[in-house]
Amino acid sequence: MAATSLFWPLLALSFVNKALCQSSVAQCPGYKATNVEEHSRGLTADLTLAGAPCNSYGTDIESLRLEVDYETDKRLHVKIYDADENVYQVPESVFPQPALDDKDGAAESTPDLKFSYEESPFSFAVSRASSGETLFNTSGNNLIFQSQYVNLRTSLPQNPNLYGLGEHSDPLRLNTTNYIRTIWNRDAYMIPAGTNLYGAHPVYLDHRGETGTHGVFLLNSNGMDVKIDQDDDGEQYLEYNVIGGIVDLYVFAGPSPKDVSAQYAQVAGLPAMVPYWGFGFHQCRYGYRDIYEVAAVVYNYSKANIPLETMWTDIDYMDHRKVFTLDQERFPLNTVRALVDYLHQRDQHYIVMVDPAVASSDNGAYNRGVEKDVFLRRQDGSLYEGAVWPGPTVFPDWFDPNTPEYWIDEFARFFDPETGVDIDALWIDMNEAANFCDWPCSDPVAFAEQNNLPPEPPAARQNPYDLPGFPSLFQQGISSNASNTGTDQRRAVVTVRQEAVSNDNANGKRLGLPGRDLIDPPYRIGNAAGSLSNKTINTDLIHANGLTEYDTHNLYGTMMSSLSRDAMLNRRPDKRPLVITRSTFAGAGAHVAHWLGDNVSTWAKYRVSISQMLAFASIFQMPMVGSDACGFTGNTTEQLCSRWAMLAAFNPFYRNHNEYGMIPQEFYRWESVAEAARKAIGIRYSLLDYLYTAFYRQTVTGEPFLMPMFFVYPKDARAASINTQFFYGDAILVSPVTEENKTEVEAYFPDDLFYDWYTGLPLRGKGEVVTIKDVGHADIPLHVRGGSIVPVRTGSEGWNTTAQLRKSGFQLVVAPGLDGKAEGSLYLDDGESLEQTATVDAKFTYENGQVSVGGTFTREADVRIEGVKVLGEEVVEQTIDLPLTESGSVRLDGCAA
Ligand code: MIG
Repeated sequence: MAATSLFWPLLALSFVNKALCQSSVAQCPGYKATNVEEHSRGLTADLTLAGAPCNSYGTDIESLRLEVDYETDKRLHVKIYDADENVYQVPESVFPQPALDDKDGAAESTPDLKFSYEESPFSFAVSRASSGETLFNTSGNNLIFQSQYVNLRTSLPQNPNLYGLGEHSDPLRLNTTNYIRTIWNRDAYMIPAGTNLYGAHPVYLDHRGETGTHGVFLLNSNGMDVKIDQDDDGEQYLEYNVIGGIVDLYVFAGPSPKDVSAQYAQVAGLPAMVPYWGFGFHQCRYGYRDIYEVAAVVYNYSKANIPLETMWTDIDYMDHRKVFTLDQERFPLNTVRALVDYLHQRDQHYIVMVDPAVASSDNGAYNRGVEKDVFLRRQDGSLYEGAVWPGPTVFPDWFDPNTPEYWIDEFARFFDPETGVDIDALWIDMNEAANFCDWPCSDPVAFAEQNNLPPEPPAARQNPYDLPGFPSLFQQGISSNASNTGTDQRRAVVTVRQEAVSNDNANGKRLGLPGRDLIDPPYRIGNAAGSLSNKTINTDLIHANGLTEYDTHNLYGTMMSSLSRDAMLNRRPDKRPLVITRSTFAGAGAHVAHWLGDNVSTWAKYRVSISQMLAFASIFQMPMVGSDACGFTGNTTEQLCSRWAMLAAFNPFYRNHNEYGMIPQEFYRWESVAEAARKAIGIRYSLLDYLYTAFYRQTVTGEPFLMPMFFVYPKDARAASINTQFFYGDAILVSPVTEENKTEVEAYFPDDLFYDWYTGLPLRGKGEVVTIKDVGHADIPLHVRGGSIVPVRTGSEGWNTTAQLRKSGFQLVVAPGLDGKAEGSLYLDDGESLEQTATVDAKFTYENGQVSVGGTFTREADVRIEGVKVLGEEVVEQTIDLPLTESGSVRLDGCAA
């Protein structure tokens, strides 16, 4: 059995939500606003404690500053911080806030949001300028701003539609009664509902249907409980209970859900574009015994005729699970290189995992890190040690100015294309950071011994497989035991993020107040791991730049993955990196992508994978996201795996991943699953350029493409709570089967025209649930929304890889809307370069039997539009020939002028 299982069940049981047991905060004196100064785009004021301090969770801070800025017509920024600026603020090096060229300028514009305030006790409200509707209102509850606690409460309408506040595995539409969303990054094995998971995204959408949707983002990296409930008078509220930092609040006016999302992207950053091949199908598992088993999986996929784009390897490749090493017996360098070459020759790709913790034993990465002094230290100056997979470990300090050079150099060495493991993308785990050893972890060596860390690897084997077509190494056994990489051939050339570190505190110290209890703060958030420092790095560590781990814990994973992106860029400076990380903070999508961690092979987790994906893609601006298909831990079943093979084909990131010790679940293991996978991958690939186009669009405008139904039908009240159907781009509605032994789906169709993807037949949605019947185990209901044109790659012959896929031409699938018209678009580029010089950005329209193409064409498209298919009672297919190099139009046969 995996060593994992030793730790986790205990953890789940020990979860006691301490915050729930605490009595509600006594009325504190609040603040009085003075020296209010209005300027053309906002105001500033002093806030002074309005009475005797109540010191409920730390000490009340006497003097605060208020800054309100109408940053754009759609965005209001409210910042409340200590006048001395000693309280920690999220550093700009990690989360750059939008620069405002001229805060006093732009006086002519008319903001959609209105800020108002009461002087004493101080409270504020935000309303819609056009209608006067109140969106956020803190009156009736005094602001509490203490050394280890900030409390800010807004009243809300009854039964509000709230979404976001991740990462969690609760329903997409959040519970509104007696509900606490704790945000504190955590290694959340089995992603239990109602607990804090791997990432911190303190942003929510408040969707009010007819009157519009707005968003609220609290830029704060401290641990927090967001409570959503009704008070004793039945008034609905949302309340932030944060154990540090400041109130740095952004309100986004919308008014549509898509608008809110795009407005949030202007603050959090537009998502990073990913390589085209990244949308191919990925196979992974924890527990592949050796390189032969990995190779056999590649071979078996091709034998089963299931397109495999990318093969992955988990920590199994490492020498006793030490990062930047290879297991000499099970993953010898020459065989790993042979497999990578083999994959590359076939336009396939290879990805491995990297963890942040570095084994504190005599090994290259450790010794070089010690030499550069980049590992976190305890306050007494000794190296801080935890215990993770390799046993006792140290942890890089991402705030140390030497760390970028160190980390980039480790990548350059180990992943050297000439002498090392030439990976194409990166998988990052355990960066919450995870630590198996509970606080205070005073004896990591003993802990590791007691818990069998690192576990003994399986017995080594020599060439156990006969794999036709594989490199000779695999046919003849390992001839030489090539030495590990780790010589000095390559030096890092870029250190991208380094410069910002020293500027973090240029305008004030903002290092965090001294004298706080950094281990056991007076307000205890509902961390499912118990104390703040449990199962992670001690929160009383001080980083090289003076910041505490207490304040910056939630940034650790994002800092590691952003720097790893830089390290990947250093290896391949012109290529878009693909970095899949477990832990994230708001804004991480601008650099990296996310998989949803250790789910379980159950129908419940299959269902919630939809909500999780939607939250990341449509709210948190991390659209490259997906769950482990067929489920990670626990044994999957044939039926669940075939359903999940299909559902996950509509996750932007599509990967089958499985835990050590569980039954194998590669798609070829069952004929029915293989059939489902072939079909799902076929549909996915035919739609890959549609996905790519929509994804690209989001990286430019922030407009999300993978959406809950209410994003597309914001005025439809019933759409607000649909969370198992979703839009895959705004043209395709996915309605998967969600229960075991069911071949039916109760699918909701808003008042609009839809067409069955498979038959092309129309379905007139009436704002009602429709039962879709006879959904076989290899089927997933898909409908095209009327009004759309979807470019579809034609023919599926030879689509073993996305490189082959890109040689196919297109058919335009036209789904006329209720007005008889339709439109769509297609974006093409070279699929991998960071900077694109030549692209196709085509727009399609359909009206009165005529299909037209317009747009900009700076790239010589090597394929053409070869056909058109108009959906309806009678589906009309016709061959046409439109090059993608210029505008043009075609009148379809049999259509009246
Ligand atoms: O303690 O690397 O979420 O995907 O297979 C578990 C082994 C460590 C957790 C990851 C999972 C991965 C596993 N890792």
